[in-house]
Amino acid sequence: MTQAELLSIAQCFALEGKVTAVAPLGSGLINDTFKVETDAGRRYVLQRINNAVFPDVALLQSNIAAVTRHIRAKLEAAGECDIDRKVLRFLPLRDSDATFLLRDGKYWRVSAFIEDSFTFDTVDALHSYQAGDAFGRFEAMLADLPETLGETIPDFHNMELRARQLRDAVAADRAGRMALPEVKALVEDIFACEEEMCKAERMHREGKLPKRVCHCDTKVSNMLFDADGSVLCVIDLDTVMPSFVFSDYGDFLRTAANTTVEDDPDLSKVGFNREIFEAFTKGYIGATRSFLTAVERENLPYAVTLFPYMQAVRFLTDYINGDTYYKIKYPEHNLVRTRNQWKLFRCTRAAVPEMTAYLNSLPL
Ligand code: GN1
Ligand code: MG
Repeated sequence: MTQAELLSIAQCFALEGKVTAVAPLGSGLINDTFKVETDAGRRYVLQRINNAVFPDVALLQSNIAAVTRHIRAKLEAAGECDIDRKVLRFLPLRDSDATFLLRDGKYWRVSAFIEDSFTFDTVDALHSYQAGDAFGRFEAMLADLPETLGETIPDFHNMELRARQLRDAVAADRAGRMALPEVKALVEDIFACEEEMCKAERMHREGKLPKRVCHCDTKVSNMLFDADGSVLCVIDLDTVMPSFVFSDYGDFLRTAANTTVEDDPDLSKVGFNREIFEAFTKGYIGATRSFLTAVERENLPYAVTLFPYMQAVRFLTDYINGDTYYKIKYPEHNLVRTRNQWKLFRCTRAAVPEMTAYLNSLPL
């Protein structure tokens, strides 16, 4: 994609001024993201939506519109200041109300850039507490969303489906990678825990576990922080959909409580940080007390184990399929990510008794 093409795409949206520069931004594994500047001194985020991952872009954008409208109204009603930095704002096209552009088979959208915000790949205990509080409030704000959201990726966090996808990948062995003893061993280890890890789906079928509107991609790098360390907002709303609260709680701790990044090849650096867990949990429990059920609460330690497990399954599935889903930087990248998440899974599992004890020590 040339700079001129990117400029002309950005210029189709109702932004202020004339686009002067477009440069790559961020580290997402799915969409392509760029920062756009205009001669009116405004900055925007241009994204190419990965249409192979999100087949129904119109549904996706209408989910996001419903969610951002609802949050904006809640913030206004609460008398919040600086609202444009606390919720994303997507721009329509110059010549229509649509918030995405289809050009040459590719989908594009533009949102206002949130100035003076920071993203991190790791967090300290204070940030973690603030994130727990912010996610709890995010879920609470969306609890009375009038629209029913569609699933932008059907069964996105359904562990039974993810296990089935791994089973299919193993059977097809499209890239010949099942010949590697390490891959075979990982697959066996994963399936040995399958029943235990598919517990959420069973509880849901038994009517014990509700679905609520969740963000479903709460990794640390999808949050914007203000200069004082408080959380401004969550970004990357593509996967906001009905799910178990485990999604937001567990996926945040998957990245935040890992003592290193999700693709660190040095496994001695992978570990579970209890301090981060406790801080996040304290913030989250405080903000969700009004709606969290006893079953949801008592299964939060399970949620902490579920997300590294599910991510290991997803990375390994992609590796076995020949790297068709996640962006990779080198051929073994998905295998390295799998090893990392598998180690993290084992660390979280060992920490379940302590996590449970900590949760029980918090006021009901
Ligand atoms: C993807 O969009 P991005 O890069 O924030 C993925 C998440 C994974 C994450 C792993 C739509 O998130 O589910 O947890 O990578 N998003 C999708 O880093 O599959
Ligand atoms: Mg994402």
